[in-house]
Amino acid sequence: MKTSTCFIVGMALLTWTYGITQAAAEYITQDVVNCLPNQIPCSQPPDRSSSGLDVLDGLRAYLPGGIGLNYLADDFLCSNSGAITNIQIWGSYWNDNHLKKNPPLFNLAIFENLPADQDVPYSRPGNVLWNWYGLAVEQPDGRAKEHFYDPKLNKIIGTDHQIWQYDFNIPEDKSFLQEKGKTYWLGVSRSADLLGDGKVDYKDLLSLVCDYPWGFGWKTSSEHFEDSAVFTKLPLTIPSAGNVVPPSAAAWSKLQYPAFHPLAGQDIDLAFAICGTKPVPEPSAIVMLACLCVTVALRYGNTFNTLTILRLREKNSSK
Ligand SMILES: [Ca+2]
Ligand SMILES: [Ca+2]
Repeated sequence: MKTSTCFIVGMALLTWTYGITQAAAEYITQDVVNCLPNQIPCSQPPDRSSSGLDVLDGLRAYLPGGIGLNYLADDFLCSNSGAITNIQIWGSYWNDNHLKKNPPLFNLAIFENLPADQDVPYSRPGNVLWNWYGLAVEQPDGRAKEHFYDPKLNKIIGTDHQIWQYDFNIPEDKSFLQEKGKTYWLGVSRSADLLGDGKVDYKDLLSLVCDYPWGFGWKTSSEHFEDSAVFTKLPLTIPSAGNVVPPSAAAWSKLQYPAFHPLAGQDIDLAFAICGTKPVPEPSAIVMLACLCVTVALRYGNTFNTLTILRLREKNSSK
C-alpha cells in the first residue's frame, strides 16, 4: 500500500515535471520532422516561399575557374543534453539537375561556437567536435519556385523547384553528445564522390563537367537563430576518400542574401532539424519530497492505528 501510493504520486509528479522539460526543449518552431517518439526535435524548417534560396554546398565546376568545394555551417542550440542520432536537412539541385546515378553522400560535422571578437565581428565554427561521412535517406518534400545562389561568386546563378529532404541516421555509439545550453555549429557539404564508388577521382570530375550544370544547394530557413550561417572553401584532393573536415582555423565568411533579392543584405539561416534522444528524467527534489511525505504519513498513520488498537485491547481486558 505504501509503495503503490508513493509510486502513483511519484509518477504523476514525474510526468508533470518531464512534460515541462519537453515543452521547454521545443523552443524552435517545428516543421515536419522524422524524429522518433523518444526524441526531442529542434528545427529551422525550410523557407518554401519564393524568397527561399539554395546555397551551393559541395562541388561546382567553374568555367573558367576550375573546381570549387564549398562547406556550409549554421549555429544551433537544443535545450536538452543527449545523443544526436538523427539530423535532417533540406536542399535542391541547380536547375533541378539531380541525377539518379549520384547517391546522396554527405559530410557532416559539429563544431564548437567561436564568438565574435575584435578580428572577426561575427560568431563562426571553432574546433571540430564530431564528424560523420555517409549516405542520407533521400525523399522529395514538395516543390517551390526558388533561386540558386553561389556564395563564391556572390550571385544567383539559376533556379530550382524540387525540394529534397535528407535524413542522416546516426548510430548512438557514433553520435555526438550535446550539452544543454551550449551553442554549436552544424556543418554540411555534399560529397565530391559524386558516383559513390568510395573515392574521389577523375570519373567524378568527368561526371561533374559532363553533367554540367550540377550543384547541390542547402536550403535557407525563415527561422533565425543567433548569427548568420557561414561558408568556407576547401581544397579538393584527388584521389581521396571523399570525407572532408574543415580545419579548426578555417576562414569562414558570413552568408547574406545577395543583391536584387527581396531580402538583400539580411543574414541567411539554413534549414535543418536535429533529433536528440530524450534525457532520462532524474527524480526531482519535489518528487523525492512527495515520496518522503507519503512514506512518513503512512508509517506514522500505521503506528498510530497500532497504538490505538493496543490501548483499546488493554482497556477492554481491564474491564
Ligand atoms: Ca567516385
Ligand atoms: Ca544562425
